[in-house]
Amino acid sequence: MVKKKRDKLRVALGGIAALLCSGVIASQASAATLDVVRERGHLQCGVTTGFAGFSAPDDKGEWRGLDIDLCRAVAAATLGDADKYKAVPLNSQQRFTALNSGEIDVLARNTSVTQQRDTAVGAIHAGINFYDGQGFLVLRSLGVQSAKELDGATICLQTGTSNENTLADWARANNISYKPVVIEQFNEVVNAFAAGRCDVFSTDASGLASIRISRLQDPDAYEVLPEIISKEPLGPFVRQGDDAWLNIVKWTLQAMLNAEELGVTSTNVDEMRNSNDPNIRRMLGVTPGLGSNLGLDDEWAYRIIKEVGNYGESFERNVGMASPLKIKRGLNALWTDGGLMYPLPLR
Ligand SMILES: N[C@@H](CCC(=O)N[C@@H](CS)C(=O)NCC(=O)O)C(=O)O
Repeated sequence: MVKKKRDKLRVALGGIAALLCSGVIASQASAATLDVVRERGHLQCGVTTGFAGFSAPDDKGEWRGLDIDLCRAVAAATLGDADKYKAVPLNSQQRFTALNSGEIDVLARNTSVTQQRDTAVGAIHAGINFYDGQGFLVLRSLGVQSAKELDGATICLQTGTSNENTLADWARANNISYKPVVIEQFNEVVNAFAAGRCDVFSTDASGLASIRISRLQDPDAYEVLPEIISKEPLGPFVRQGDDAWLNIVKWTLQAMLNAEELGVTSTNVDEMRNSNDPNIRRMLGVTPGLGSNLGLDDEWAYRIIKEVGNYGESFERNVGMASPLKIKRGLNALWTDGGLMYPLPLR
């Protein structure tokens, strides 16, 4: 009896050792991400803890936003169904650890691309889905017209954001002194600002628009100052070392941008399959080839557009003039409309 148990234990331990040696449980993060996602049956998508317009649960608990649309688009491309994703809420500090550990497959969360992040933290960006810049939110009653008047102000920031260093650089360059109040949890930093513990909230302008509309009781009592002190190109990140997965996320975003440029929407995509335009035919898989380049089937982009929509549709629905945030396309317009969105050729 005892021997039998001991044998069983030996077999089990042997199995674990074999798994460790083969690396199967040593690091899920080192396996091919597409295989891991297919095996699991859903995409683990790292998002914010709740940032209206970009990634936040609605009244019914359904996650919505521009970044959520990217999660959905990757799920549609890889798993054939935009709903096959799980939003993994992460605060600013947690995001890269979650990516490196394999807890998430993609980070789709208002994350600024910087040289440091693209090299030294094990992450790499897969494109830009929102061009932004850092700004300041203040109470109107403070009577401040310009950021240059902020000398001596108390400024709320969130831990783990690029905003901390950017503000420090700007203040040094402009000879402005300020007192930072740096808090790790998003809710707490917003509450501190709303309670008047700081004069100013500083983060990406999109974030300020979101906080103002969705987190403050009287949005009209606040204003965003005119100065934008940095470039904050926001985009999805993946782990370094899996080029095939990087390509999938990169070209998912590019498919949404190309669809807008080519006039293909979630409502006309079926009839667009009959288009004579070779670019549209390739994108929708009528002319095959692009899917297999990514290790996917040829309807990958068709499903993204059908289930999620093109970039312009996603922008308008979540953060644009049809949304509570009312953000203008500005830098995020297509290059043909004076913006920076320049879809890479799908050929
Ligand atoms: N783009 C900046 C800031 C992004 C960021 O994390 N902003 C905060 C706003 S204060 C946020 O999204 N917090 C939401 C959360 O932690 O759930 C970065 O990449 O560091």
